[in-house]
Amino acid sequence: MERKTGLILALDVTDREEAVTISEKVAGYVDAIKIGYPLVLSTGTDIIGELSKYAPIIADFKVADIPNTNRLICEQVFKAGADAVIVQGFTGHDSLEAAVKLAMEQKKDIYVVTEMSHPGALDFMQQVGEGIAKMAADAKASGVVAPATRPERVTEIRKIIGNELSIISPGVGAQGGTASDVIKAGADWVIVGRSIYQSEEPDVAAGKLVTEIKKVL
Ligand code: NUP
Repeated sequence: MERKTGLILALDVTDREEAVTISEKVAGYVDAIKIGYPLVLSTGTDIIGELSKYAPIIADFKVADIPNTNRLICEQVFKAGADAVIVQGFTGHDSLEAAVKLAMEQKKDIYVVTEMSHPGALDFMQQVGEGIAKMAADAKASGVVAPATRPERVTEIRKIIGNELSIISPGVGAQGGTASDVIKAGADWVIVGRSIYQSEEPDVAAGKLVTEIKKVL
């Protein structure tokens, strides 16, 4: 993914028309649109191809299965027109490697969740986040997903993965994180959902975030 704005839209709306309208409006401000279960389950997988007219699509399916099933899932998602898939890391190296191998063959990207951005991630995930980051680097994934709600953890994860992998970071706005803080901490992109798509003017909200990000890039 090429960084032009440093912003990724998380499009968790469930109405097809709304998804298309918002994508049209913010296309000039985002480097990718991240979609997930809410939108795909309500509209169908062909929404992936439809929205890829506006920006590269990151499919946030947090794939977490055995290697063969991970491969089968990613195959279908890439076939539907996605450029990248988000997978969980806690399933271990072989599951991740199966997804990365397929992505490499198809010149696509895999992003691995290290530790999630919500408070409950402290119950279990944070304890394994650094190990997952190391595994993602060893497996040559394209990048990791790390929490904007905890910029100090993003800095830790950056130390582990080095500069070969990207960090895409959700948790800005509605979850309390700040775009400039997490970019300064080492993230390459921020992922923002509700603060953009629930705004009266999603393009204005996206534009403001891009200005904030560019000041610290
Ligand atoms: O750790 C994560 N936190 C997180 O919020 C990993 C994610 N993939 N996400 C996703 O990012 C979440 O599912 C949602 O699509 C988006 C954040 O949206 P918002 O809080 O900006 O509305």
